[in-house]
Amino acid sequence: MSRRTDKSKIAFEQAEKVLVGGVNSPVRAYGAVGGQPPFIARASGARLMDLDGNEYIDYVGTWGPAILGHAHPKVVEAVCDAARKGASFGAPTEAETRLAEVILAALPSCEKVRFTSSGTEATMTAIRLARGATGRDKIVKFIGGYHGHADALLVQAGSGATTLGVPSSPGVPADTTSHTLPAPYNDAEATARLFAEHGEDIAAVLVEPVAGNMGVIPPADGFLRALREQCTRRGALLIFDEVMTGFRVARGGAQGLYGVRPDITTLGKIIGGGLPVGAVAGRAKIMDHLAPIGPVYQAGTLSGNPVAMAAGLATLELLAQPGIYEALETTSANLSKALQTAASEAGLSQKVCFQRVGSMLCCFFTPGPVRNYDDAKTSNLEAFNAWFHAMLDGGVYLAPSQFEAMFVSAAHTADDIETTAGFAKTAFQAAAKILS
Ligand code: KE4
Repeated sequence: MSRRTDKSKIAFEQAEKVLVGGVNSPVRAYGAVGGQPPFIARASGARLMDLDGNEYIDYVGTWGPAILGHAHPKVVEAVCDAARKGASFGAPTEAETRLAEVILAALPSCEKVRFTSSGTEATMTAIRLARGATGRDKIVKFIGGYHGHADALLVQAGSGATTLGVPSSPGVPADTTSHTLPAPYNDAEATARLFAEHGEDIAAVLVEPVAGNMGVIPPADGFLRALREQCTRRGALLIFDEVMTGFRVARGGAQGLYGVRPDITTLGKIIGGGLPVGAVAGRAKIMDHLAPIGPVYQAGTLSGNPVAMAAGLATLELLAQPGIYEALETTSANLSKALQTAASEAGLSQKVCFQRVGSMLCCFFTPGPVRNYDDAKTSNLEAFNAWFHAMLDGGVYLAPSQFEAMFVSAAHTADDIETTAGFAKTAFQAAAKILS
C-alpha cells in the first residue's frame, strides 16, 4: 500500500528551516533508516494519523509513555480539568504529593520522590545525588545503556546516540567523562574488576535493569543481584534507571519483576502519561541529601506542575485496574509469536532473534541471542531498514532504529496483532532479500 506523503514532506521542509534537522529529538529525523518522517496529526488508542490521512498501528507509543494508548478519555479529562485551574504555579500543590504517594506505593525500595521534567534531568540528578551522598566521583554505566543526554552519561550511550553514531558526543569535555566507567552489559565480572581497581572512588552503578536502548536486552540471570552485592559490599549506590521500565514491565518496575532493590530509582515516560515528567526516588536517608533539606542542589521551574501530575495520576490509576498487566503480557506474547511466525515463513528463523520483557520487545536482525551492545551491533541494519520501511508502508509505525524497543499498549487489540503480522510477512520478505 503506497502512502501519500505530500503534506508530511512539505511540513518537514518547513520544519527543517526553523528546527535543527526538522525535529526536537534526533532519532525522529529518520537519519538511520532514510526517508522522511510522517508528521503526526493526531492519535487515539493504538492508532496514529499523519497529515496525509495515513493511519498506523503504533508500536512507538511516544517512546514508552502511551502504555494505555493515546488520548485515553480519562487522561484527557484529567489534563483539561487541571489546565483550567492554571497550568503551573511554581508552588506546592497536592497533585505532586498524590502522584508521589502512588509511586511510593508501587516501589517498596523508595521512601521519597523528587519530580523533574524529563528522564535526563532525573538521571542527571541521580548521579549528582549519589556523588553528594557518598562523597565519591566515579559512576559505572553500561556500554549501550542510554540515560538521557547529561554530559557525564554520553559515554558509549545507546538509543539515539548509537543510532546517529555518536555514542560519546562532541562538546563533552574529557574531564567531565573521566569519572564515567563503562562496562559491558550483563558482565558482572567486568564491574567487579572496576570495583577492584576503583573501589572506594565509585559513587554508584547506573544500570537499565532491562536494557531498552540497544534494542531490548533482558538482564542475564544473576546480573542485577551481582551488581546489588558489589555495591553493598563497596558502599556504592545502585541506581536503577527505570525511566523506560517503570510501570512498563510490571507495576513495581523491573526491581519488582527481578526482586532486586536499588538505592535510587529514576523514572519518567509512563509516570507522566505523555506529559513531561521525570522522577528520582529512593530511601529518605539518601534523598534528603537533596536541597532544600541537604546541600545537593537540584531544581526545576516546571517540576511537578499540576497538569503533568494530573496526566501521570490518571495514567497510574488506570494502570491499577486488575488484570491490565496480564492483558499486556498476553497481547505482547501474541505479537512476538506472530512476528516470529512471519519471520519463519520468510525463511529468517535462523537470521533474526526476538527479545521481550513484558510489553517491550524487539526484533534483532542478527541470529542472537543479544546479550550486550557488541551483540546488538552485529545486527544487519540494511535488513532492519528494509523491514522498517515495508512495515511503515503497510501502516505499522515502529521506532526508526534497530537500537530501540517496540511498545505494546492496553489499546492494542487481537485484530491489531493480526494486521501487524500480515504486514510483517511482506516486510520480512523484503529483509530476506538482503539477508540471503
Ligand atoms: P528523556 O530525557 O528523553 O525524557 O529520558 C531519557 C532516558 C533516560 N533513561 C532511559 C532508560 C531512557 O530510555 C531515556 C529516553 N529514551 C529514549 C528512547 N529510547 C527517548 C527517545 C528520544 O531520545 O527521542
